[in-house]
Amino acid sequence: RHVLSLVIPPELEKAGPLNKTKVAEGGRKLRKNWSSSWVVLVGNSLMFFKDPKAQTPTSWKPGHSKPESSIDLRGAQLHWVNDMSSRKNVFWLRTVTGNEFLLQSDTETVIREWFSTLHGVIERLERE
Ligand code: I3P
Repeated sequence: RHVLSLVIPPELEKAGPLNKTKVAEGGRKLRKNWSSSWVVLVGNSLMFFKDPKAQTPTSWKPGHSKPESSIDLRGAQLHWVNDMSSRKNVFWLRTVTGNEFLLQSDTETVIREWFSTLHGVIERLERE
């Protein structure tokens, strides 16, 4: 995390580990495949990196690594869900392009902070 703060410009809003699965692409339902991800929120973009815990020390170079995927939060929708997973602490996120994700943490405070931060960003983008 301290390394990220050196290489990501000041508009970094939040970064940390979350569990993630994509559940639809372009509106078409996908089979779930949960994985741990290092999630970085900068400006309008939510970026997913390979979880640094799953990396060897030398393979994790945030300054050089590209996100595995990145989503534009403009026009995105966000909801808490209880019926889309057997996991607890899950929210659903859909982009304007119809890509849908579930994000989850075993730690309730962690997932609540992410929900609140993303909700704030999405609302701010609606007002722009
Ligand atoms: C899925 C896998 C997922 C599970 C999903 C299963 O099976 O166990 O972890 O989602 O449940 O279908 P498979 O590995 O065979 O694809 P959760 O962990 O979020 O419950 P679902 O079908 O109820 O979505």
